[in-house]
Amino acid sequence: LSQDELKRIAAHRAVEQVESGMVLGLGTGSTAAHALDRIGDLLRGGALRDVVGIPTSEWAAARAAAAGIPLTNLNVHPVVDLSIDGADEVDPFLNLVKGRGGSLLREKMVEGASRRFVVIVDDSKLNLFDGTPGFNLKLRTASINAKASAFTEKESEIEPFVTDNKNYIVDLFFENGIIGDLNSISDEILRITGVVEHGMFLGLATSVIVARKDGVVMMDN
Ligand code: DER
Repeated sequence: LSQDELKRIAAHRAVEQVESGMVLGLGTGSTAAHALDRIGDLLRGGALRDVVGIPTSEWAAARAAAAGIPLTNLNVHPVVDLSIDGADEVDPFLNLVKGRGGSLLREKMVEGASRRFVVIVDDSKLNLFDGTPGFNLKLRTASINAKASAFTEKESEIEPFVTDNKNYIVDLFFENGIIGDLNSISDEILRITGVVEHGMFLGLATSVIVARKDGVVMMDN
């Protein structure tokens, strides 16, 4: 099974939890893409009805529209029934690092407003916050013993990456991956002037569906 097939398997398993009439949070990324496409197929086939989705990025809005999922927003639906999205890293407590796609702010807004948030990953994402890039924030690195490097547009390597909300993204590298208590790091980061949000999703995931070559594993809180 290729990595993309594993992503599809995890995504389709999550979509089994979608019921007609739901307000959905629509994730961003290559794993979430399979979920959006699957929801569209079920709507077209009549197995699902009256579903609306709140996209977590301009990319998700376009992908969902192409799949035929009616779009809405948090002003109309401040509470979301179910969000489905990928992640870059997952720890055993279902804490996540997200944001490699640059959509972490809208993702956290939508997923933070969701009754249930189901994360879909292939098993390459299971690691202990090993310090690989994924923390997206502007910060004075001295305060939390880490190095920050500007997250640049892929092709240019010079132009800073600008998000859908016109913010910059900065990757944070922690020395040998040890970063201490996640909640206190989160508080410290969010207190820094200029920081809009960071890519640690702590205590937000309801469950994580992990697709592995030998089968699918559900991680629940
Ligand atoms: O940017 C994001 O948060 C994405 O959800 C990312 O974490 C997962 O993207 P992938 O499914 O393409 O690996």
